[in-house]
Amino acid sequence: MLRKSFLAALAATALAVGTLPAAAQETVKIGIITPLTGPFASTGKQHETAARLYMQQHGTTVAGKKIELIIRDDAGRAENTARIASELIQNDKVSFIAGFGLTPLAMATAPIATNAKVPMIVMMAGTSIITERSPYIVRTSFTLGQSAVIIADWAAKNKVKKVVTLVTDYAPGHDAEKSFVDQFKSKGGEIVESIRVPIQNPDYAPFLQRVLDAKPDALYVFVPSGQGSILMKQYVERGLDKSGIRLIGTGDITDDDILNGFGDAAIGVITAHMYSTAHPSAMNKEYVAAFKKLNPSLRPNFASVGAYDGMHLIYEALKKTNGKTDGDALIAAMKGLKWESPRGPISIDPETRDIVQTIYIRKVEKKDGELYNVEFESFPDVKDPVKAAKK
Ligand code: VNL
Repeated sequence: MLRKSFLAALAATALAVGTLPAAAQETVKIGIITPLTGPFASTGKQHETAARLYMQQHGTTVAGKKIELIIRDDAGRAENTARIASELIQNDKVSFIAGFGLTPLAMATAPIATNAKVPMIVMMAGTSIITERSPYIVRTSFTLGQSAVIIADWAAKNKVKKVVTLVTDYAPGHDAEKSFVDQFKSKGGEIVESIRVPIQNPDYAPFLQRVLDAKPDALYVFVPSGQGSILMKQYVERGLDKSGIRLIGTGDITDDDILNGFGDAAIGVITAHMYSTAHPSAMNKEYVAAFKKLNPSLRPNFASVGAYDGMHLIYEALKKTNGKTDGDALIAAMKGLKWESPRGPISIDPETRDIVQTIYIRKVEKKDGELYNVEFESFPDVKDPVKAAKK
């Protein structure tokens, strides 16, 4: 058996040497499109660092092909994302497009992936519907519903009776609101008010005053990664930290990238999410150390693992296709893959191409002078609840 495959390999090598010049190792290109400038630049920096780290650790040859990474900045604007995706596919001949820091960027690009039959790996955007927009989309980030349902259950079980919800007014915010509200009400909770705040230049102060006046047991929040700082600043300025109203949310609000800047007012905030810098596995400790070594100005957040695992997905799919870059073969290879991520065990649902993962409940605590999301309860194998409800 061994001998046979050795001979086969030898024959293949002879063939390759016979037909190709020695230096012409075929290249497979991966195009990452992510916001490296503008208000969501932290996501792009996390994506870039994590993808480079993955390649540093796992090499640049997969199934005999040389892997080349191209990283392009879309500044968080959907018209840029779609144009860059077309350029990468037509001019650079990339075999994968990846990244997608915000839902509208992924939505604008989905038809391009479908037309070109190029796998599109969503490393951040979290609205449920995205994976239904193209059979070539696979997601390695999360959906908002995954965390929203878990924190709603936690609230209902922990003496939270009345909640005001506050979300950013775009698709993932609407998912985060609906999944929380439906689940919390089904467990007997009451929603006092649901507030939506614009994504551009958000000013939370007037809304926070309304929360103070409504006196709920808790304020439930979703804001996209990077925007939590403004909210926390205004939260403290309005005295909500001393009001007795608990702050809960999906983990986007206590983003590890900016959490340290929140100050002690953030201590005790409870969120549900799929990744924490403080996740206590050996793999994550190694990941955090290597990440900080590569980019000392950043602490890896949940965007980073979306990119790190997206690269793993691409590498493993290429191994399964023996380096073949046919889009349909790659997508088939990705379905059902399972592996250990720095966040914990994850897999790709073969039916939906969406991620299945553990969701953790976490509390902000101070350790050695730094703020962390410390996990204290976990729920394994969580699928996107929005898609599950449609079946
Ligand atoms: C999205 C969802 C973006 C969650 C986020 O940060 C986030 C999105 C930029 O789907 O647009 O934390």
